[in-house]
Amino acid sequence: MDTKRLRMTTIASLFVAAAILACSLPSSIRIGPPPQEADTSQPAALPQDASPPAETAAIETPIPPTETPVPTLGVGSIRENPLDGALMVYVPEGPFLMGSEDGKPDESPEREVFLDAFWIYQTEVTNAQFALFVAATAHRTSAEESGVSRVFFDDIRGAYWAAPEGPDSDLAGRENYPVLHVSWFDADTYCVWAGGRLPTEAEWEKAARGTDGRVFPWGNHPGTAEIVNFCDSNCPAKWADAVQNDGYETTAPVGTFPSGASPYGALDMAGNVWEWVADWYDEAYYSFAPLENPIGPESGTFRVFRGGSWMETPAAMRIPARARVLPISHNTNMGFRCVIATEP
Ligand SMILES: [Ca+2]
Ligand SMILES: [Ca+2]
Repeated sequence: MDTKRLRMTTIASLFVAAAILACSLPSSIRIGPPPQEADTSQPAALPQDASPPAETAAIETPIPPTETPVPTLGVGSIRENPLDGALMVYVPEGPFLMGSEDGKPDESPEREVFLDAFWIYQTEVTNAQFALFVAATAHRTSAEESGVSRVFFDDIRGAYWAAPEGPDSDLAGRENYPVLHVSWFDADTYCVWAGGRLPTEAEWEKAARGTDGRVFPWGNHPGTAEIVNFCDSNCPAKWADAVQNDGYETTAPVGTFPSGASPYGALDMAGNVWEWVADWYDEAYYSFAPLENPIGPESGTFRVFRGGSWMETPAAMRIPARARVLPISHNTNMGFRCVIATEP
């Protein structure tokens, strides 16, 4: 046996001996807080066995420390919300260009806005996820309370999230489609249940367009049938595009168009369904809003919703565009997604 091997064998023996010794030690000298420490009414003097004898410290030395790797968060990081199974994409802290000088007056002025990091749902909230929420909370939606909801262009009695076209309809085969007939109040309540909140208008816009001021999630050209669900040749509206076919008359399953992803990997930020955001609407808000983590006006009449739906033309899905409606509104072209803030 050469010297090196002999040394290795000796060290291995020491480990075994140390392990045996550790197991045979009385519990009073095991490492860990003594039970008295939990009682703050005890005098400050340490109990006798709080200081481990030198022998114990020597036994501890050869044990290599086990380090828990800390994942680095950045663009492309993704995790699941255990409460509803939703996947969330990470939007790192930092500035982005918000607003536009090329749209309606309420998008101006374009400003550099700084946001803290956050997680945003990769897709719109689905029927399956909303069903979990209702099962857990017995939440009754605004549409159920009012007994009527807008289906395409008509108000239909008995239409609500689980019967999207009225009493004779159901969700069979549409579990992974965006939930419909949800008011701002329904959306807000859901996101709080899911451990988060609705995105602010600023968070939604950054998640959709990144930092460089692009007009659509994928760049500066309006979408095509390969990357977005819009009012294509299948669409029942009179402004439907007669040429392009995206495959969907109304909504599509969430995440159907991965090549239309935003710079952070968020899907369907343009198209499929409009999305509620947290903010009240104020046409002049950008002229006085804070440049760090703006949360919208303190009060208002309308809430903002964003991104266009299966009922809009691709050009109408400009990400800086701000739409507004009464928060009690619900219909077949509006949904939402949630944000989970990172630790404070
Ligand atoms: Ca379509
Ligand atoms: Ca959308």
